[in-house]
Amino acid sequence: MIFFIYGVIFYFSIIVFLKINYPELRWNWNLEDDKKLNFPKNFFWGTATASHQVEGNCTNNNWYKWENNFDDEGSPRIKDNQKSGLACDHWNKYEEDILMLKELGVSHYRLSLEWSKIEPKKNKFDEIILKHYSKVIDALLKNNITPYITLHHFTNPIWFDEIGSFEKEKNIDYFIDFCEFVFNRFSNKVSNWCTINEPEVYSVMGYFAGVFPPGKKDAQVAAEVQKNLLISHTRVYDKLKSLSNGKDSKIGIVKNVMQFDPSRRWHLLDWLACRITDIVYNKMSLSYLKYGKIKINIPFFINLDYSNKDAIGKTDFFGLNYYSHVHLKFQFDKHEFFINTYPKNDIMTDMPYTIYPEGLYRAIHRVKSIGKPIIITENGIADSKDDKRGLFIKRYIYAMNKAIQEGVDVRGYFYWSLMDNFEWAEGYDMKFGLYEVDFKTQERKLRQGSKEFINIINES
Ligand code: GCO
Repeated sequence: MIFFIYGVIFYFSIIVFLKINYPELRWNWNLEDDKKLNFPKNFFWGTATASHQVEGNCTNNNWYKWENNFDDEGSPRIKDNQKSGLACDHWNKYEEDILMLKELGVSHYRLSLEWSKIEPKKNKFDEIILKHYSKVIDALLKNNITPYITLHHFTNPIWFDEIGSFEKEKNIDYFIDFCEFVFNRFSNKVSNWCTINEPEVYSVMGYFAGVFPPGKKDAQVAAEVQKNLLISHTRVYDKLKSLSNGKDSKIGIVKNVMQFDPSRRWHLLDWLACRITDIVYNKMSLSYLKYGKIKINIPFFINLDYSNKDAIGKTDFFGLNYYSHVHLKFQFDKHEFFINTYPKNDIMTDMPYTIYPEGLYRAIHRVKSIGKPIIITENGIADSKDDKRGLFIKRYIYAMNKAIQEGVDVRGYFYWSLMDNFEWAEGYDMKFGLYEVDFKTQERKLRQGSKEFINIINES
């Protein structure tokens, strides 16, 4: 009996410790909503897109293959068998789209270069495509819009996929060659470069959840792919810094941060599920950038021990993508040891995310420990009815501003996304755009809720 009582006391002491040290921050919005925003003088505003999601005619990459692929049961990989196809035809309509940036009043635009178009075959670079990107960059600069270029945003050329892409560390060389080539071409006009977009999303979705290409489900491989993407980041950083214009360029990684909070705060196994998920999703990259170390040992699951002191601090900024947090509930099922749950009182968006601005504030405070300027490289809401977008924008920007007022060095904010686009496995159903796109006519229309963004920009 006495052991039982000690056991109970011990259990609850741990729970109390966790509850105090890892609070799930919640603000009383009645008190916060009317507070004033206050931005530093050089703070900048922008919007973000990625090539495969907006350009159209991306027919030579892993996603194109995936969109035309079926799983073992014969179901399409993308919801309702949608294809990216012509997407927003941003390829041809970029000038019109730049006018939308002007209408919003933003000064920055984050876009990605489509590797599979630029280098359709190994070591063969397409001059016509390069000329196109050169024109896009010139048009942005002419309109006083500063480009932030992402070098890798989920898509690989098919030839790179066929040799095993980032599953093999030696393949990183090919990616470095591509980065060197485009940097040499454009670094006289572009000074801001994002290396890899969301290594954790690429690896977890593609190699663990199996819902992004190549659709594998192997935790160990997923962890190794993530490690290789982190190594790629450091190697791209070193390479570009060694080239002319390198020292004057800002080169940074982009990482998605998501909190995993326990569904039942009294349940130790929910805490454990959160801890494990956080290690793979967040801690791995943060520890790599901060200490040059990746050490994960989750029995029967992942075993990784990598260290490279040279990686420490190698990023000129930390690109933070933030959307929401999730609640995890442990279950006894070795294939799926937790499920996601959503707090009843939270406002749900069209994606399986709730509106949780406090999470952006928490994420900023977490990543400041890397010791680099932070840029919010993505933040946005899928909201087809457009009845929550205004609130989302107001509250998330408020949360970011609160961290800034407390002294955290956040330099800029990119809204995801300029316009509705191809949302990967969800196809075109998720409406993240400040502009609504009619995919039949390619007409763009400013959404009502986006005016909140314009107002904030005007007043900042
Ligand atoms: C990602 C990407 C974007 C998404 C956006 C909305 O996070 O998956 O960077 O391409 O479209 O995050 O989900």
